Amino acid sequence: MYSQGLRDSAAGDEPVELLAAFQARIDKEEKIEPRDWMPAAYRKTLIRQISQHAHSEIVGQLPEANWVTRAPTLKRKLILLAKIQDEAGHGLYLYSAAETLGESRKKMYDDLLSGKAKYSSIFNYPTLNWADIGAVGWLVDGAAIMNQVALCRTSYGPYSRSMVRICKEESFHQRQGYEIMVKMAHGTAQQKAMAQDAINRFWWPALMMFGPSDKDSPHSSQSMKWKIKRFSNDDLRQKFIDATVPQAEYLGLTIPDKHLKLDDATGSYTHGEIDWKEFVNVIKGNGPCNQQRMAARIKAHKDGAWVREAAEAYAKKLQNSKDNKKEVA
Ligand code: BYC
Repeated sequence: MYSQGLRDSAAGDEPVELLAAFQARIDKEEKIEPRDWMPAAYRKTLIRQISQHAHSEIVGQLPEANWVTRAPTLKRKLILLAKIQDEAGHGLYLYSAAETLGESRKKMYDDLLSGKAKYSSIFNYPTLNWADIGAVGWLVDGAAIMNQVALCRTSYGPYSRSMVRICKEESFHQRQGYEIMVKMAHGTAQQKAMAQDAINRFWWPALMMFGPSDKDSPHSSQSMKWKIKRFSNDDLRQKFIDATVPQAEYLGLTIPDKHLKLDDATGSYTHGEIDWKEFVNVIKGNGPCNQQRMAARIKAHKDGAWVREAAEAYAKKLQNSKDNKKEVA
């Protein structure tokens, strides 16, 4: 735990002057740092969002890991391994950022493993073939970057700083995914059909990553006021669509939305209705892979128990030897 002496009052019991001064700092684009006073609800929102984000990075390794042993070449395997390793690193930066708010890592893991905490809906879809690894990089990491570049300017210092590094790595991830899609879409007819099948399955779930539409997003308005979120869910989704459609055109692939249409007046694409019933169903735990993902995380946590015990024993040993040295001195 990095944070000591956390400075906030109980929710609802917060002096109006402190609340006003806090909002004034946000409005001036000052970063809020761990030891600064903050409203309890600001802290709670950040812990929720950052820990869910961390869980998404960790669970997000699973659909990719499915293809490590079957990557088509050694080079592809090395690239995929490096990407999966990056996701683990992102999870660690984010858990550390959430710890600065006073949440313990154990509590965050427990909430994930008990099913209390959410992780991104997208990771409950399967990666059925190699083209899916391309689609995940291109669409899933592409959607992630669109959301995360905005988070580099989020108001909480440790979160915004972790996002800067994460975005650099995500940009490599997106490009490696697109490069796989270019190879496949411009390859044999069978490869092109696989690439089209992957975009057919990943397009709509990628749009759902941005969260419910603004009118159904309970947290957005307060999070925007606190500049935790810099753009609304719908605005980011629209930016993603506008950036991605021309990329699909270059690939010669079709976006599976018959209502997609360029509006010449705005330069933006209008699109069909998202199936929000599917989204709600997936975040409730009933997506195609929810059970499999949770089972994998629970097993990994159990299998890793000896590593945590060994690390704790080693830390204790180091502390004892430091204490002994102090006594001798
Ligand atoms: N999936 O009021 P809203 C990655 C939940 S990692 C599941 O709009 P908010 C990658 C939301 O949590 C990608 N749940 O909420 C990793 C809330 O539930 P609770 C992850 C979702 O927080 C490895 C409820 O719906 N990125 O890209 O204002 C390999 C109402 O929503 C989803 C982040 O986490 C969803 N898609 O806005 C490859 C970015 N959407 O908590 C790639 C950081 C919404 O009330 N997070 N919910 O129970 C954010 O920017 C925001 O939290 C969100 C949601 C835009 C996601």
